[in-house]
Amino acid sequence: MKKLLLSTAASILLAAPAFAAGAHDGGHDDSDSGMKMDMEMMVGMPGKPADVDRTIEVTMRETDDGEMIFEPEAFDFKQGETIQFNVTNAGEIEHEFVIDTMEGNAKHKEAMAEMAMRHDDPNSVRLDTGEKGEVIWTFANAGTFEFACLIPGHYESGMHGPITVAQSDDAPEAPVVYSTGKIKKVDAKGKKVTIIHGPLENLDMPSMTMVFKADEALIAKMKEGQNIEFVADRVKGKLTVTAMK
Ligand SMILES: [Cu+2]
Repeated sequence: MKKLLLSTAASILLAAPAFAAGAHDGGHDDSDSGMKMDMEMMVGMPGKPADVDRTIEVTMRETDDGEMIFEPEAFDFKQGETIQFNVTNAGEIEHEFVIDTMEGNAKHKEAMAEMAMRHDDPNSVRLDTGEKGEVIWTFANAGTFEFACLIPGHYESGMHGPITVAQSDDAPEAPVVYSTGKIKKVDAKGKKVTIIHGPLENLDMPSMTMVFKADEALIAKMKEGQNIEFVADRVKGKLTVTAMK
């Protein structure tokens, strides 16, 4: 049985028996969770201990100025990585560590506020003060996800952070397409370069003269009047020279 926890309120209701059944203390136990191990979510799926690529220590606590925090405050993974999160509650009150999409966390947060629901899914661990637990998770999909504590009020007090999963190196990448051009003007301060260029096939643009962004290292290599082969791409919506030879 597959369930996408993030999709609808109905799926949250369907999942409720799993939460109830999983209400044992600290950490999760896979022995009774044949169904849970099949769980596939946008953020990935439960990982197997034998597949762990990296172990990361995570601390949850309150601060002196009234915030509630996770340390570290962000994660960067690669698609396909299996991470073991060793989670410690170093705070004075109960906290949890949940990984999901932002949408999924928002829906769970609502549900928890309404039903005082207890989390104990493979993608989460709820810990009393001083307790330790773990979550082993395979980040099967690239994208931006979120870890959070969904106990009412805690998210708003700071207990959330981004999980960025980069596309795997194994995934086929578009071949790099070089275009030809002649540098007309270099604006080192503005990190911009004007290029009289041939067709930009990868961007589906014809020959013309255009201004591109470029980083300092590339700008340093550019001279006005120079004939170049270069790669042009959109970076954060701006045409940018990403490589040159
Ligand atoms: Cu919390």
